Formats: sequence, structure tokens, C-alpha cells
Amino acid sequence: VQRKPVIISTWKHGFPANEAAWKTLTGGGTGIDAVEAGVRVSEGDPKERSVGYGGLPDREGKVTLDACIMDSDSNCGSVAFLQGIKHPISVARKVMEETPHVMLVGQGALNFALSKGFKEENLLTPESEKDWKKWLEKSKYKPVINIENHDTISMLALDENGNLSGACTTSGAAWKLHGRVGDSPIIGAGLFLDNEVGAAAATGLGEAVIRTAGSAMVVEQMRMGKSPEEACKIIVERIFEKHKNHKDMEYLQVGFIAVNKNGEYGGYSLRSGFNYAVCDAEKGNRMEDASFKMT
Ligand code: SD4
Repeated sequence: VQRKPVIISTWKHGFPANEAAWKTLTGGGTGIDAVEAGVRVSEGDPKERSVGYGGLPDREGKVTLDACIMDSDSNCGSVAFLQGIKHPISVARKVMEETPHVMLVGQGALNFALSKGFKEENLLTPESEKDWKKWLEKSKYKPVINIENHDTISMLALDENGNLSGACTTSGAAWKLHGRVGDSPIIGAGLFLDNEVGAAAATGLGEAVIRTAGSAMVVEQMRMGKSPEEACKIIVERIFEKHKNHKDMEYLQVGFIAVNKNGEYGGYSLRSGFNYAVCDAEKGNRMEDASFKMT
């Protein structure tokens, strides 16, 4: 079976994102071009309330964005707590390609983006502002499981030469403290790949994924011979064990997607409701439901 190339990304917004990524990859683009083009679709869509433009703000009404990108040579770039830039993934790519660093945050990330020609714009849509004002009435922080079925977008690509790329971007947890950074821009937590083994990415409650070095651990499980789905499952089980008596357990959701060097892929989540989009030459682009531990 020809399993290369294959693209996999989280949630239903992964579907149109995969289409853009597939077009880029089969049109002569690199894996990095593909994952960047793919997740930009979600970032630019104001109807996606958990990514980029239109994302739900923090409790001060500020949309703050986290994103990272990683290539097959283990180069990576990341931005966190970035405001006013519609496509943080493209800034993350510039951090990777045009600086000696891996991660830029906050005002420094914004200054860097502006210096590279990105435009500053208001990312808070009237809909998100309305939801924020409504939230302010009670001001209770309790993350929602499977936010309208489209949380972070994470995308993994295996190109036809067997090289891996990954991207991850989000507006993070709605109503978070100003300055909060989740797992999504953290290499090893929200996204990780090792071109000898495979790639993995996370969605869900970032704090839990950071505590357990989630995506890096999924890749290590694949290194030890586990299939992508088994690897995701083992780490979800571990996260469950670590959080059984934790105050986050009440609203804890985490999900992982993974792909290995052979083009085998899979996903697994703690609670039901997680799905992902997969695209390959054989079956085209489609949604698949992840297996899960509990409802
Ligand atoms: C984060 N994984 O920032 C992301 C997305 C999210 O509740 O909002 N999760 O934690």
C-alpha cells in the first residue's frame, strides 16, 4: 500500500485545512509549506472560535495566540502570547528560518512580526467580544470540553520522500489569565516529531499536556515500536493516571494525533468527541473518529 504522502489534522476544521495542505504538497510545495498553508485556513476563518482571527479572548478581552512549526531536520520555531497578528504560524516559521532562536513571546514576538512585514490588526470579532462580555457577568473559569468540536488545530504531514513536518496553532483556552501560554507553542508538548520515528500533536487542556510532555512521549512510544494509535492511547492513559485526583479532572480533555514513518496514523482522546481529518492519495480527505477512554 502506498501510504505516502499523508496529512492528518485535528478536529473538523482539519478538513478544509487538509485540502489546502494537500494542494500545496502535491503542487510541488515542501512539507513545511503544506502544514503552514493548511493551518492558515483555520487561523484566517473568523468562524473558528478557538484559532487565530475570531478566537475567543482571555479574561481581559485580548485575543492572544500560540503557534509552532517543526521540520524534518528538527528545526523549529514558535511564538506565544502573540497579539494582533492573524497568522501566528507564519511568524513561527520566520522564527525558525530567520532567527538563531526557537521561541519568541509577547511584545518581542509582535515586534519581530512587524519587522518582517506582518500587519497588526484587531482579531477580536464582534461575536467574540459579545461572548466575552457575557462571560464577564459570572467570570467563572471552567474550560469547556470539546469546544464546539474544534479546539486547537494541529497538523502533521509525511511527504512522499518520507519526511515529516508539523504545525500547531490556537487562541488557547478561552477566558484564560492574561499571559497564559498553553501547550500548543511548546515543542515537545503540543507538537513533536523525530524524522527517524514519527510525529505527534495534541489538543485539549494544554496544562495537562505540558505536565506530561505529551507529544514528545507519544513519539517515544512509537520509537519503542508502538503503532501511532497505541502510542497516543498509552500517553492519554498516563495523563489520566496523573490527573485522577487533580482539580482539572472535572473538565479534562486531551487528544493526540500521530503518524509514523510508514504513513500509519492514528488518534486517541481521553473523552469522546474527538475527531481528526486524514488525507492520502488512496482514500482522499475524510474525517475519522478517535477511540477514547471515557465519555
Ligand atoms: C491550549 N491546547 O491552549 C490548547 C487549546 C485549548 O483548552 O484551548 N485547550 O491549551
